[in-house]
Amino acid sequence: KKTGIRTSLSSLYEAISNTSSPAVKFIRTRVERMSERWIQAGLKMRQSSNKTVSTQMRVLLYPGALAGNVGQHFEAMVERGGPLGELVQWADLSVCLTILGHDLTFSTSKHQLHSLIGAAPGRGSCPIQRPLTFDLIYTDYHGLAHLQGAMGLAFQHYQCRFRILDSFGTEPAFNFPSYARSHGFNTLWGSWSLQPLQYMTMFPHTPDNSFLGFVSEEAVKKELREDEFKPEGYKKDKIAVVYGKQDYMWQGKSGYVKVISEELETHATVYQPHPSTLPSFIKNHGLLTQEHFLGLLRRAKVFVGLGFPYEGPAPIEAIALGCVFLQPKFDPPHSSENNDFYKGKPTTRQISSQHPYAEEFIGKPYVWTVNVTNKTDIQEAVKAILSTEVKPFTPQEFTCVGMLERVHGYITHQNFCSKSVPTWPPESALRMHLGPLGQSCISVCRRSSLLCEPALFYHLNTPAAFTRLGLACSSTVQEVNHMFPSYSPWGRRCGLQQEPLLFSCAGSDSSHRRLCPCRATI
Ligand code: U2F
Repeated sequence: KKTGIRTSLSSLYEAISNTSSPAVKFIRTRVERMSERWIQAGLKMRQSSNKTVSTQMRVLLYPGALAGNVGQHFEAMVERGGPLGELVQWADLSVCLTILGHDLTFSTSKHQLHSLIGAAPGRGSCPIQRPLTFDLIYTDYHGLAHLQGAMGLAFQHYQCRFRILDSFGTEPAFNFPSYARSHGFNTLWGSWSLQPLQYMTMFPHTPDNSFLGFVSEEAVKKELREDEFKPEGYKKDKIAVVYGKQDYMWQGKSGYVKVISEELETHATVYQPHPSTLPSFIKNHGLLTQEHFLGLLRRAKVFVGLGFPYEGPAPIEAIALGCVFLQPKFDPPHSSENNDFYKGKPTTRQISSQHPYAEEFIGKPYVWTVNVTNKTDIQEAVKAILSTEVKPFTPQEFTCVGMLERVHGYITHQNFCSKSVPTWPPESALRMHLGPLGQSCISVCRRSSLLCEPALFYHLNTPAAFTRLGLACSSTVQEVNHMFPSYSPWGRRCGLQQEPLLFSCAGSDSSHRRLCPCRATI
């Protein structure tokens, strides 16, 4: 069945009608608040492109973090300062798919999951597997385990239809079980043998995964009311808002916050069931609804990162509302090797600040990354921020149109059930680069203002690719190695990849020069 852009969200409201769950209530409130802007963006997309008609997908959304025991804990924390970033993403994904015309089922119940996709009771202990009625299932790491329990043997057969919302990302070396076990990449979360592009991240962390993202608040307003929108109209008070919804995030940061409060009236939105442990000069509002939180950011000049939470949506919203984001630099960087939060996460990423995306892709004058143990550095940053006028800014990828285009692209072109070599992006997009020793393809491509594209690895995993790069191989091996294809100058050894699941943009070592499939960023 063919489908096109929808201009009503009524089918989505029916799908997310369970308002006894605080998490679903958060999702619903966000959808309602942003609905008009999404609809306008859909109309804009329909006008500007003739490619918005597509095959209608039957989609199941199953946020596993909201189901079962884990779900009870998550739900209990929604109104007490627990993580909301994942809910922001589930809300935006469900609107996006609805606007694109797909047919959605939303569930946060393990029990319901069984009736939706489970095997039917058969004779004795032999259940009968029914054909899966969904073309796509969006879930998360928790949900994967639930799906496995419900589907039994059919799990493997249908796993090419899964999409995993995975905030921090999963690198290929962690995803392939035997390799992960024998090479020290075994973690709590990885080893599901999915195609790495089936993992969808909150920020463009590693191009080995698909960047799903979310929509930043004010950007959508801008799209809706182009004529009325006046960045100068944002009246900024001399106030700072501290990013930290729970007490523990403030530990050891009082010196840093004090320096800021000497220049700016300092506000917070900390959930506080007990008498306050916050410094007396802080104006705490308690945890706010998202609408009121954004209202506070609209008035603020600076949004102050304390170091945690890592890589959340709030700094992007703050910058979109005209704030400057001031955040701690991490030296040495935080990673799964030295940090409890990242320990066990299937990534080797080195986190150089609270929000590396904001640091690297947005930067000054919107983002200041400082050594917060050095009082002078903080003072100088605050002084510079106060003397600079900064306009609201939203990267295109965090607008409604940006997200609609991206998700439409994925749905139309990503087919992990096909056994043939991927044809999207086309081979003509390939820009082949040979990296220096010790550099991953992520950085090799980025240095040329390009992006590593794992779907193009197939085209350079051939002896001819080495010849084209002017490399004369004295020997060529084929190996299961996430650095391959690559070239080792010692003995002029050329290495081809034997296991397609291990094609990896991430990964570097001092003895390999990697062959990198780069492409332009759009
Ligand atoms: C991130 O999760 P968080 O939920 O802690 O991320 P934040 O950036 O703090 O904010 C999420 C949303 O909460 C909203 C705000 C953001 O859109 O508008 N909000 C609110 O409604 N009321 C308030 O008083 C303050 C904020 C990340 F997203 C997760 O993936 C991680 O698990 C977590 C830990 O690193 O960090």
